[in-house]
Amino acid sequence: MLKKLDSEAVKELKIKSANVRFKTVELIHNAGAGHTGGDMSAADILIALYSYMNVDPKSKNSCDRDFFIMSKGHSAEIYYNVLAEFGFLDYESLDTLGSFGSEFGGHPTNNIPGVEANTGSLGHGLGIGVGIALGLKRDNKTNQVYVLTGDGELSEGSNWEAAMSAGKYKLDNLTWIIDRNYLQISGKTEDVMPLEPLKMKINSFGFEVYTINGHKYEEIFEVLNVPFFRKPKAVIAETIKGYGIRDGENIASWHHKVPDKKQVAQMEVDMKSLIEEIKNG
Ligand SMILES: Cc1ncc(C[n+]2csc(CCOP(=O)(O)OP(=O)(O)O)c2C)c(N)n1
Ligand SMILES: [Mg+2]
Repeated sequence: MLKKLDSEAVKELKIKSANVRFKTVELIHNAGAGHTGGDMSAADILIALYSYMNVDPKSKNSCDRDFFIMSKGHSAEIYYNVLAEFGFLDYESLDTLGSFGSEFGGHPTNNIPGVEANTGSLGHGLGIGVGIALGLKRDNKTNQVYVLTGDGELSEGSNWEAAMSAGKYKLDNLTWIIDRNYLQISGKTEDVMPLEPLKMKINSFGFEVYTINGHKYEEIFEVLNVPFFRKPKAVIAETIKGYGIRDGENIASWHHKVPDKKQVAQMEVDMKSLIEEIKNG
């Protein structure tokens, strides 16, 4: 449970991110399938959350744990890698991803240690989070609930029903983070189904809304530490789809593109030089 960051902690998190993102690209290459673009955009948000939340692989079912719902379940590969990085899974077990009989499917299921809900059919995670948060409040519990959705995912009307309920019940134990990479499966969110003015929309549903850079650990921690104002919190985390992949940033076709051998090798070189840069920076 890391709550405050100094410059050394930021460096450590950035190095973790570079390693986890590379492992994820390698995993997708070996499995022959995956959602590379949205994996990369969510990496820093997930690493920040797992550093911050009250979750522990040794007591993963503790009644006092915080709850995290990975609503954008197609980004399973980064989620699995983050769970491995934080001790919920063995890295080696992920090698079965994509093979017949593997417990690691293309979307996460709650038989996997640390996974709270089955997701991947978009638009359900926020409703699940609202239900958990409401139950916790009714039991006078102080656990926190965090939900990560995509931005294209917000085309699903069920998100807005969940948001209405969160506002109605003033769920000041619920933090909804939106991976705002401005792309969905087939193109720009603003072309497929416009979301703007997103902040105003979510605010009108009864949330306190913040916009941050979803790749800056200082900003993610700062917003997580902001107290609730007797209402739920929403965080529009602006990110880059395909973050860190040379020629793969902000390109819709990288949504589920499988990197080839050359691209994986290039990412390894880039990741190593990035880590050197962070260490010397
Ligand atoms: C209900 C439902 N409809 C369609 C899909 C197919 N699908 C998978 S990912 C995706 C786009 C999601 O875009 P976004 O939420 O922006 O994800 P990200 O950019 O973070 O990858 C779609 C339409 C799905 N998984 N579930
Ligand atoms: Mg998106």
